[in-house]
Amino acid sequence: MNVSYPLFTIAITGFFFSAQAGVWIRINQAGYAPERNKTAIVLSDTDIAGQIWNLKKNDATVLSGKIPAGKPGDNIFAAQAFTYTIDFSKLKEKGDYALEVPGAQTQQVLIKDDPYSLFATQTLMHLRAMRSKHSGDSAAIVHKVKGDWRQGAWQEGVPHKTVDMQGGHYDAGDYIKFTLNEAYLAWHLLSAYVENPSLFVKVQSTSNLPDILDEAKYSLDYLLKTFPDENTFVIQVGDSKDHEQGWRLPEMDALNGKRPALCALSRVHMGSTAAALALGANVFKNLDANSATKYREKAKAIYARARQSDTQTSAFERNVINDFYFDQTDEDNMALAAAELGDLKAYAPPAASEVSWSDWNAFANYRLAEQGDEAAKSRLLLEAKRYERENIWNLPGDYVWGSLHRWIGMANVHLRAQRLQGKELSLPFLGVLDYVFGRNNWGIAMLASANLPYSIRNVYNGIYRLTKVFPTGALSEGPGDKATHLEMQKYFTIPKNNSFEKFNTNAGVFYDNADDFMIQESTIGGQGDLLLMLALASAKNLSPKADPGTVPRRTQR
Ligand SMILES: [Ca+2]
Repeated sequence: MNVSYPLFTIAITGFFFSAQAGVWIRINQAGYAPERNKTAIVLSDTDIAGQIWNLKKNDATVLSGKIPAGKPGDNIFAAQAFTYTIDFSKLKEKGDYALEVPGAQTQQVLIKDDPYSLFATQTLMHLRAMRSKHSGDSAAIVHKVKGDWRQGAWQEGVPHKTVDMQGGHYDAGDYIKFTLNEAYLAWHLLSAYVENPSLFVKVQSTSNLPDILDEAKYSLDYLLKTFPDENTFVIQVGDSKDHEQGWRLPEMDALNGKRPALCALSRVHMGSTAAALALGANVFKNLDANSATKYREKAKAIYARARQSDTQTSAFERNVINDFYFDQTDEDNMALAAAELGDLKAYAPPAASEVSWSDWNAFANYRLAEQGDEAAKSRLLLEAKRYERENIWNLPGDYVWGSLHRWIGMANVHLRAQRLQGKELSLPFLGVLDYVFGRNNWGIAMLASANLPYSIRNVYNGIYRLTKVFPTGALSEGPGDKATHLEMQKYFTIPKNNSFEKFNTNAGVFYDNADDFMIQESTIGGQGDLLLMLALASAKNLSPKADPGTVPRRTQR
């Protein structure tokens, strides 16, 4: 008995281990353009170095190799004990392939000229679904700062006054409209179009414009309303009361007609809005001269007003959720406005180490660098360098709340910085691009699409929840940092025996859960980031067909 007991234990442990041990292939499900660097990541519980991988077409091997020496998992970027990179860049022939690795489920690998136009269309479909349906915003009630603006308190203006703020997009899973985020979206839509007009088709647009410009125009026409007179600038429509309501469709919202317009002469918001409108004027110059003139005049007026001494750095609503969107720095936002309006020497934003709704430094430095400002170029290159990190996915930053949106922003900055130096390849860019489409710990594409073999199905959003429509084109926030996610866990339930759990690390966690607003709440800023990424990632001579892809009704949640 004394002898057999430990043996029995070892036998059981061994059995348990082999039953649990696994090998998983992680690839970009949307596909790879022929000339780019192409890799898959393999995660494994046991050491499989030296085993043979095969890339097959119609059951015939076209490329094979040995699994190279791996890197030990660090439980930060990978939960499994062993990680490997399979490089099949050599294969440039277009086609539909199968990647086989012993012990792993075989994965389809697509090599094609245009992997992304369909997903750009779908990303825009989600934005269209986020267009505001609050008719009562045509008379939003003017609210002014109460006391010191740094306290974030507001009160109704005296005398009672309303402004027409109909239009715009809901920021995320709630129905608040943030001017900063709307400007971020508009600037990204316009930048994506300028980078690569050939990527974008007309599927949902009811105007003559392709979907992306139809959406940009809708956004710009809202931004035109933010500055109705010399002393009024609207930074937000709707407030924290929005979060006190239960799930409801916008059309059924008890707050419709009662929503406030928070007004302040905030340089953060005025700079951002002027930047978006000024870029809009340039893009629409030859498409819609009347609108272009309006955008330019309004951009100039907002910028000039923002530079007067009675304005304030920023403005925000103090609230457990809404002050998440407090941008404390105005120089980056004002610099981008200056760059878009050609006032080149007005501002010099420092290099940052973050790209987000509040960190526009890289956008401004890039636009200044494009116009010959060498100092701005140096600052941009310094920032881009910070996004070169050592990890298996080439991720440029840490896990935070909204990781994926930040990473896409950083990746875009890195690629644009590379291009200013005449270089194309950017590992942080390709790493994040592939991560979006499933080359990540969980092997799941972070964009909801029935045209990807395995994508997210759930987002935190009342409209999809109540209409039971599949959230086509909505982008996940990506994995959250584990510590914050644990703090937030009181607000939602994680399904038991979750298949994602074994891929979660000590630092980052992911769940495809419609109640999880830390991971699955799409934002308009994130949609904008992704559209710019897809434009940067794609060939410039495409002619995609007008295709919405597969848009299923939801069968389960
Ligand atoms: Ca800022």
